[in-house]
Amino acid sequence: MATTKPIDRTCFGEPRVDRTAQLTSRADEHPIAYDPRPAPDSLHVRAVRVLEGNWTGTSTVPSRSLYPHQWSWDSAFIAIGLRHLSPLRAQTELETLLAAQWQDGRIPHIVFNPSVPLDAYFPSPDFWRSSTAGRAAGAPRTVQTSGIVQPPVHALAAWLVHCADPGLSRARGFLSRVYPRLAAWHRYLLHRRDLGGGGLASVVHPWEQGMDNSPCWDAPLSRVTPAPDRSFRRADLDHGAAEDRPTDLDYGRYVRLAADYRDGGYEDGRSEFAVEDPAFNALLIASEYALARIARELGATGTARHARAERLTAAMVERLWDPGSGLFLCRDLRAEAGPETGESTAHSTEHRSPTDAPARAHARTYAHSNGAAQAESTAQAKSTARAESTAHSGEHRSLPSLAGARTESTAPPGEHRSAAGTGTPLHQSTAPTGEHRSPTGASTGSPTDASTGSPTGALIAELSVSGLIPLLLPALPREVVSALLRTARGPHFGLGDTTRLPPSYDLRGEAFDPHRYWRGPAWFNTSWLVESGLRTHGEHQAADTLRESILEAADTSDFAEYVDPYTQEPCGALGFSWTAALALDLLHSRPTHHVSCTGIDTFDEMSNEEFRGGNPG
Ligand code: 9WN
Repeated sequence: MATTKPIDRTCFGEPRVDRTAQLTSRADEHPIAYDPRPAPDSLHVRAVRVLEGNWTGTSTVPSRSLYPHQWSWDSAFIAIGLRHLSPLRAQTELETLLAAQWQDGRIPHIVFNPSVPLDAYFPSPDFWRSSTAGRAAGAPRTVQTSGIVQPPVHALAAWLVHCADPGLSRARGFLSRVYPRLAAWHRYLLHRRDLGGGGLASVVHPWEQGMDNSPCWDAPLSRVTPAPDRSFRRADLDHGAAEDRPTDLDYGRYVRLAADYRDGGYEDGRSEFAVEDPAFNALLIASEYALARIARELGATGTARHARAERLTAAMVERLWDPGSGLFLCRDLRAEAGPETGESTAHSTEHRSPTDAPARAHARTYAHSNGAAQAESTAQAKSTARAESTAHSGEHRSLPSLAGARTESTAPPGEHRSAAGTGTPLHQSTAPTGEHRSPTGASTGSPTDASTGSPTGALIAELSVSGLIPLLLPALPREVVSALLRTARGPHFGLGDTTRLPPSYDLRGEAFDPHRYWRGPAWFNTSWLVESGLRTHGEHQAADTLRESILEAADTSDFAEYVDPYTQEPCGALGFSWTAALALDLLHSRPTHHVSCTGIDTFDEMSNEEFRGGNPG
């Protein structure tokens, strides 16, 4: 069983670090100082060893074997854990990543270490060719990077790192150095990546969302012609079991999408793959709250950012919430509009099994689940009857799993109904009639399909842990929170019942596989985010239980990359950095303190009044 002794906290609600010990210890003797000093074989010490072993001098690799460079969202999670050991090292982790930012604001998903052989990881720097192919987008000249991005956890991490040692942070000017870069990063996502026109950011590659091989991508990926097998060599199979990793067909499609993006100079807006994802956008919103706090620490008010975070939350509910399944779903922006109602439809008939078997199911794109809620919240609302109309093509799905979600719900009748069913939109649109205002505040022109008033594209009918991660957000409508909690505990995720950590994908989904990458196993970062989300909404007992389960799984799996959701058998790489870092973060959190790891809830409670109606920050 994991040791979970809590550590004292600062007035920020962040763990207190022994600065004197840190400043006086000699780097070579005591690279890391903490208080109190734990037992030599404790979970704490072993987690520290993992982070020490994966530290390169300026950043931390996710895994020495499988991922020998710096990854973007990994570094953010790693910094959140490192801050408890060495706030300076945590700052360095983030600043190394930010130094590779492109001039258009994007933070690349990989920063390559030039001393690592080219064949150690694929796609390598000679595939991405950032300094040449990325020149127009402002890729840095001195460091090689990939050209795609990963979820924006960085501002949240920067704020938490600052809170670990505000004195050191202020003395080093940490926040004033990172703030403009983080602001540019959010600008890039909110403007260049608002491909659906409704204010949310889109991902243009499955690797951008971070859950690479999720069944959510099966339908949109099926439209992509794979790169020929012989045109690339996978390095991941040198380290991981083929049956746990994505298939060759998936890889062919990943390579094709990345190569096309590169060959188009990394210009946004043309990708064959464009998806609005709930976790990606929830993390963007959580980070926008964090940027508001950073702005405030730097002397501005932060009100504009705080208000934007709330507008983005409303946009996410409008575009991605599916009352029928009680979960946020992904929106496939490239799904075609149907001929009869003008509603969006999927246009692929291929669905791949994890073994690349030929098509065996209809494409899983789900156009109508929350059509009514959307229609009612747009200026050109159609009648409820029409919005509720059923799919008009055999490609649509009212999948058994989704239907099951309805009948298996323990919700009181009516509570589980869509906004259309109750006649009340979950979020009243604040846009003046006839004009859709983007949650970023900008008028977006054409956020919806002009002929129907519905958001472009179609929801993807796959239940992923991504859809639970918006629990992080304090401004969610209460009925959405209740439904999310029921879904987490229900048969599709089984949290606290058949599973102890939330599985990455629907336990009842056709594509479920307890070991294959992002198609069922439980990951530690998503579990940490759900834990924080539970605390945000006052579910402290459930959060405490999940916290214990995360710590125990980290302990018994030797800090595995991910685990079987039923047995907790370790899978993927061992000694994985974010597993160690987030375990450390939970070790340092005091369960009874009722503060989420992200602190967003306390932020909101403390500052709601101040943030309303002030000047833009
Ligand atoms: C591609 C590094 C990364 C994580 C991702 C995870 C995996 C890479 C891969 O490893 O992705 O970026 O080669 O599969 O899916 O979330 O950031 O740990």
